[in-house]
Amino acid sequence: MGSKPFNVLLKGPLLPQRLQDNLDAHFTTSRLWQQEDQAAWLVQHGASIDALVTSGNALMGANAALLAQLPNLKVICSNGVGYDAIDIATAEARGIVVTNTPGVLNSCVADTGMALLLDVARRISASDRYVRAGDWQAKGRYPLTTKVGGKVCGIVGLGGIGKDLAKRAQAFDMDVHFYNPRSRPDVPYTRHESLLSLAKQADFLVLTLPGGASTHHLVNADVLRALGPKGFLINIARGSVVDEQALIAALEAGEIAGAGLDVFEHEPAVPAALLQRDDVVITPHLASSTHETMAAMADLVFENLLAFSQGEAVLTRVV
Ligand code: 8YV
Repeated sequence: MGSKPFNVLLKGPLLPQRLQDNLDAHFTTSRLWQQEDQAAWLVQHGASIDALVTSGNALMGANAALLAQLPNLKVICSNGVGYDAIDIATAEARGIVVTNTPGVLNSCVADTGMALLLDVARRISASDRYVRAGDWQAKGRYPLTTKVGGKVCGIVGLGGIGKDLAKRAQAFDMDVHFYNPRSRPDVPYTRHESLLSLAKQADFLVLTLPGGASTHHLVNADVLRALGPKGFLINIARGSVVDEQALIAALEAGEIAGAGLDVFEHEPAVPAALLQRDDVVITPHLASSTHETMAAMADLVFENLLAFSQGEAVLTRVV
């Protein structure tokens, strides 16, 4: 290890270059993914690591096996708001501080949710393919699509992202309803006591809740049936929140009208059954991936680690 006092392990190549450059400039850094034999490297150097920088992406995170290899770890700084890929219970038990990046990504994630909603309702991607395939000339007018204005936008999980989504839905003349375990007296939207009740009422069910064990497969066959044959599912949360097989079955049976999906159960794998459908819009977990938001997230990760390394309070602490 080098001479700078704080040893930082970078988990994977998905970390923004701007963050990697900042970390290199201020700390002694190691890149786990660049080690030829990661297990051997961890055995040799794991005990010297003070900080782990990772992301909320399922391929990154920080699981129990990795944490066990870092016995003197003091802080985990994650590039993302969701921390379901991090073993929070172990971190808490060992007194390891965990930080994430809430707030700075809300507007871009909400934009993506609205884009998926508009796209699947108005068939923007599907009709783009129609034109490119020469079908406009060969087959004539594209089939009619679904109006968004006046419809119920049902938001599941009304945190920062959900609230930004609600503002956008209102701007599109939608009626906003929501389901959130805690009441939200600060918002003017209609609250439902259960997810089933919201799904029944919603024309578009938009998922903005956290992933993890407590929300695993929350959207199941019953919820999809409640959403109904004119209802659309939009997922900008985590793939784990939706029972993907139940979603495919519901689409194939015409039990729901379509889906806009940025996240999947086994990323980067997307089931072939979804890829073939024009009533499904698919993006590759890109909701926060703009130059501006990734820079803001990268800086927040760095500021958290810098504060911790200087003995100051971190800015956005999970535990
Ligand atoms: C990813 C996200 O973490 O913030 C989250 O929870 O899902 C995303 O922002 C981001 O793409 C970093 O890889």
